[in-house]
Order: sequence, then structure tokens, then C-alpha cells
Amino acid sequence: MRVNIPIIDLVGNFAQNYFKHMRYPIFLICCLILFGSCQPQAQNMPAPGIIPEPMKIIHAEGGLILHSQTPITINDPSLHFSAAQIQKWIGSPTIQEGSSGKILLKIDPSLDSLGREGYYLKSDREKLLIVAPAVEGIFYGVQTLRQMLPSEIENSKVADPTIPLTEIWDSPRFNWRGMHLDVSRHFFKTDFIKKYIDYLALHKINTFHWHLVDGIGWRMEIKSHPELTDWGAWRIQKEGNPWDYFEIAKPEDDRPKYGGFYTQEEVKEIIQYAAERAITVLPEIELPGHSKVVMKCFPELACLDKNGKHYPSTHVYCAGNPDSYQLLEDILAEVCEIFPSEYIHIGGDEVDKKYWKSCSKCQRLKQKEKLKNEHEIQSYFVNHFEKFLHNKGKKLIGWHEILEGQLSPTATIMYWKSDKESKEYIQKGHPIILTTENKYYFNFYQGDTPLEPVAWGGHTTLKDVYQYEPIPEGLNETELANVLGVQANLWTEYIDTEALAEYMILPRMSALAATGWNQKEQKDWEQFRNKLPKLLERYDQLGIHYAKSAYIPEIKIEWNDELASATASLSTELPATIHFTLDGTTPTIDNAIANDSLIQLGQAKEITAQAFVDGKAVGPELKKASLTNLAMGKSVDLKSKTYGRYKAKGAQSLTDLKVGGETWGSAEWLGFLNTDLLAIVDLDKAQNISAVHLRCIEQHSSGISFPTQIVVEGSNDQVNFQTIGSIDIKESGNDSGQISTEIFKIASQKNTNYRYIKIRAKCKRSKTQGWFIFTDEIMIY
Ligand code: TNX
Repeated sequence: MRVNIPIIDLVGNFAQNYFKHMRYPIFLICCLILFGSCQPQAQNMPAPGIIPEPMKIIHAEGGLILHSQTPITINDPSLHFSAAQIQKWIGSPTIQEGSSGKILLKIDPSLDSLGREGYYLKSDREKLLIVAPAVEGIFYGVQTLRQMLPSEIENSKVADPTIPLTEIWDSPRFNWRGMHLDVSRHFFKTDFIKKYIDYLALHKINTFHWHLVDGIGWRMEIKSHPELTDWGAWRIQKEGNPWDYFEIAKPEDDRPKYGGFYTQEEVKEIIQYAAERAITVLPEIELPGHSKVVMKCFPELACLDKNGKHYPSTHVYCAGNPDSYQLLEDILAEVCEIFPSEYIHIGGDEVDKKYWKSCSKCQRLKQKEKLKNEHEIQSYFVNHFEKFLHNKGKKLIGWHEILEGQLSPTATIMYWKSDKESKEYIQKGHPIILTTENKYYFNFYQGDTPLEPVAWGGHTTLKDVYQYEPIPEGLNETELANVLGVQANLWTEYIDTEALAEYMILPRMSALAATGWNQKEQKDWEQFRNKLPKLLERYDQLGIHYAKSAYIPEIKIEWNDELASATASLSTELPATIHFTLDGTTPTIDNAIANDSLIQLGQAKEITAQAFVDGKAVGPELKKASLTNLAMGKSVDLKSKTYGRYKAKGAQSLTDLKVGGETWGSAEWLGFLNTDLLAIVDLDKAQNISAVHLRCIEQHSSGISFPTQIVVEGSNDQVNFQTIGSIDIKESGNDSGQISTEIFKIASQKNTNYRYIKIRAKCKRSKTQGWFIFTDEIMIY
């Protein structure tokens, strides 16, 4: 995985190659100096700030003007595409073949220690040279050059641009740098697929994982089974219909339809388009699950229920029916024929095995093949296609669930669970690509949830993506060698427009690209955040609807004992000036600046913040309640015991105004297992109480539930407590995995004056499992 590049050798080698044929080097160098002095002088240029950062870059003073009249020279016809890109940017009149020139792209196998994707780029006062052992390296050298040119080239030719003087040696960390796109839940037209590929190329991503098939949409023409697209590519359009409930639309149905598919000609066009940009297209055909649409087209491929009837709505192929294998073989044969990719992805994730369990055909197969359980039916199914693909000269990739049961050791795994478990999967010994869900699912939120378009539950900011190191500690060399690389996925359940797809992938893809390309030690968040705005200018020129979420201020509110006030500190992931107001009005550049200061909130009810770059507002404004209340900073006597690490900073955390994030794992939450929460807040003196609020979080699948009842009492002597108010809380009806936070409000029934406020929150109880209460703040008004 690591490419060992003897830099010194490379330079020596390079110089040797370039000068060994020169009979009069000194004379030539003198001529060049003389000639150079007659050229118009280019001004000094700032360091180019390329993303991903090249492996080694030396930046010199001065600049090189790339004259539009200069021809572009290539030493191999395969470099024509890269040369044509430069031609488009600066308007050079010709591309010529040769081995010397002022703009020279050159394949030189002697640089093979850089790997196929590595390159050397040099711009001095005279000429620009990009040399690489292979066409891919030249393409990447040209993408680096692209970021050295003014961003306007993205839109129109820029004549005679100046580029900085640099010398670059570059080579990626990982061989697999992928981006996925799900075109099944929502369909994206060929033109957009090409744009998507363009974005990958700009970021030196080399694999486009095309998720062509899933539950509700079949998107690739299969000549032997036209039903798959005649029917399976279209669904009846329904207002507000969730993506998972659908009805396929047959051609004779004249209700409004949604959908589309790619003809085989279009698929070939995309493959060719990607190949020119050094990108491999990896097709995915889901099996044996996630195939609801196939069962709608071929109901006889569904399992049998206990009455011997085909299930009307399943998403798995019947493993005991030979026709399932035949259909998939027909499909995969066409896929293998069209896609030159070394790998074919067969899905394999989230197979609901209950259908196989109840199906007489599957049970017969189990007996016949002596399969121990339904997991082994899964591996039987997958192994069948591994062999099939192997015979076609292809390798199989599947989601990590294909490891259930016995799997052929040559199968490659795409791992999508959280970063916490990746080590265990890497150690299983299969080649593996990490598409870690909590870091690389770009369908997750990237900014403050209420300000973002509806997305899949998780939350992964630009900085989270950048700072993630995908290789866990403590792997040996063999295990490390199993990791082919990294990939981010874009699942499109909620992504129904091209603009939204762009918004979700960019700029997070630039952070993924950095991890895919740069060695761990080379990554530097400060450097990255300062460079990124230049790349964003390029996105602007390209008309990309990228997310500005990294400009949404993060507002941290906290009680400050010394200042005896609630305080706020504000920051943004990308460099910006943050202006704020405390009166609810929209901030302008005339309002106070929040950067690098602790803002005293006093009695302000809320704070409103807005990021500005060059005096212009960027991203949405953010309002946050200050939570100013009578309990803030007051001491708490916590009578119940917190569980394990869910203790925050102790009882005081309940009145420090620091509220937890959207997940209960963050440091502000206190967790109580099978115990009621009992806490007494001392307000220092008797106060008039109108309400008490308790903020809680729940996620049933993690055994965390809202309290079932909250009772609030008051006292002035800590002995005699009177009821202030209480509420009963009904079961929320949330999905088991859904995470929700809520502030429960207990109003005071009459005018009350108390110093000590006792809060008791009842924990849900059940015989079959333990339940937690999680809370992070008590607020008293
Ligand atoms: C899981 S990851 C899935 C997809 C969903 C995605 C939503 C994987 C192999 N399966 O089908 O779209 O979660 O985040």
C-alpha cells in the first residue's frame, strides 16, 4: 500500500535522464538564461495550495507565463486527452508529438518507483514539464497544474496565465480512492454522471462505484431481460411517498411516473468518459437482497410462504430456486461483457433471512448442500457468483455482510460499519476497502441539523471527514497490506436532485481525497482549512452547488464561574469572520466580531451568528438559545449514581449550560441505568419558580428511553418538600434506532418560592432488558 519513493534517487535519476543526451549542457543553460531574460517577467506567485497536498513540493520565487501560442508537446499519443485539457484552459493552438518542448508531457518508465499514478512536475522560468511512468500519473500531474492555474480556467480559456514556480514529486497513499453513487433510489441522468466523474477527476479519485440496482430501481439495460428496465426502472409518482414504499409502473400505466435507466450504449459512453479521466467504473448488482424491484418484475423468484405461495413483497431472491441463479448469471454475463473493471460488486448487504427460513425450496437446498443455517445459504449464494465471476476473469467485491458463513478467501470486502469495528474486519484477512459509515457516508448530515436539507440520520462534518485516520492502530504488515483504500458513499434515499447530490459530496469529497492521497503524517487540518477556499472558488466557477455547512458557526454555551455569567464561544470549520447579535436581529458586518473571544451572554435569551468572508455573508445564520435560567452555575446534589463513562463532569454538568450533541455518546450526557434520576438544585436563595425543564435523549435500540414520569418538588429547609408539578410521559413511538432529544417542561401549578428544587425522573423498567435515562441539563425558570 505504501509506495517507497527514494526522493533523492528520483531527482538524480531525473537529472541524469534529462542531461545525458545534452552534449553542450553549459552552453545550453547559458542560452536559456539569456533567452529567459528577454521574456516578460512574471511576478512572484503564492504557493499553489493544492488539494490533495502533493507528497513533496518545493516552491520557488517567481512565476512562469504559459503563453497561449506555445504548442503542447507529448511523447506518447495516449497523453492526448491530458494535453487537450491544458489546451482548453490556456488556448494553445496545437498538440504535437515530440520529446522536448516548453510545455511537455512525457511518459518515462524510469520513474516507475512513483507508481502508475505518481508524477513529477516542474515549472521553472522557461518551461513546464510533467513526467510520469504512466498515463494516469500524467493525468494527475495535469490536475495539479489545474489547481496552479487561475480558477477562471474552469469556465473559459485564460490566455497567458502565470503559474507558480514549483517542483513536485507526487504519489498517492492508497491505490483505491473511491466515490459511490446510488442511482436506484433516485435516478441521475447521463450528463450528471459525467459531471460527477469530472468532480472525481478534479480530486484525483480513481474509482466510481455505480450502485445501479437496489430495492426500488433497476437502472441498467439488460438485453436478455428487458422487463428489468421496462418495468423496474419506473415507479408511480406519489406525493410525499417515502422512498421505501413504491409501486412499479408498467408501460401501459398512464399515471405519472418517476425513473429512468441507462442503455448499454450510455453505460459504455460513461465507462469511456471515466477511463479518459483515469477512473475505473465499478458496477454493483445487488444480490441476494435489496432486490425488491426484481421480485416485482419476476414474482416467481420470491420465496414461498408457509402456504406455498410466493411472498408478494420481499427483497431477497429465493436461494432454492434455480431460476434465481439463471437470471443473475444472465445479468452478470452482460455486466462483465461491458465493464472492463477487474472487480464486480455484488452487494450482499442486509439480507433478511427470515424468508429463506420459512421457504420450503430454500430449506430443501439447505439439506441438500448440508448448510448449517441461513448464513450459510448466504455464503452458498455469494460463492456461486464468486466462481461465476472468476470464470469470467473478474474478482468479486461485496459488502462486509458477505463474511457471514464460509466465504472464498479471494473475495474482497467493502466495509461499511463504524470506525470502531473496522480493525476486527481488516483482521479477517480479506482484501478490504473502508467505506466507514460514520465517516464516509456523505448522505449523513454535515452541519447543524435544522439548517440542513433532510438527510440520513448521522452527522459527519468536513473536519470529521478530514481528520479521520482510516487505518486503526496495532495492525501488522500483512493486515495493513489487506487495506486497498478508502471510499465515500452517497445513498440517495433523500437526495432527489443533482444540486442536492453536489451539496452532499462537496466539499467533503476534498477531505476524503486528502485521506486517500496523503500519508497520515502529512495531513494537517490547519493547512487544509486555509487552502480549501481556493478550491471552493473553482467550484464556484464550475457552478457546483456545494455545501457551505463548514461556515455555519458552532456556538458553545457554557456557564463561567469567574465571570458569573453564561458565555458563548464561536468558531467555524473554514476561515471566516463571525459577527453576532444578542437581540435576535440578523448580524451584519457592523455587529461585533465573535472570533477569538468569550462572549458574556448576561440575561440575553439567544445569540444569532453569521459567518462572513470578504465582507459577504456565507452559509446560513445560526440562532441558539442561551438557556439563561435560574439554575445555571448552581450546585447540584445528585443522589443517583451515573453508569460507567456516562458521567460527564459530574453533578455540576447538569447546570453548566453545556448541552450534549445529537448523539448520547458525547461528553455532556449523564446516563443512569435502571435507576431513577434524583437531583436537588440549590438556588442559593428562595426564588419564584414558574417552570422546571429537563433535557433528555433517547434511542430505544441502545436501551435509552425518555423517563416515564418527572416530578418536581420545592423546599426551603431541605427537609419538607412540596410538589411543584409533575408530568407523565407516554412512550414516544420513535423507531427503535431513531435518536431524539427533548426538553420536558414541568410548569409550576401555583406561585411558588423555593430555594431547593428536587427533580425525580422515573426510569423505564422492563423484565427483559435494562433501560437508561440520559439527561444533560436541568433548567429552572
Ligand atoms: C445502508 S451500506 C445501506 C444502504 C442504505 C444506507 C443508508 C449498505 C451496503 N446498505 O442500502 O442506503 O445504509 O445510509
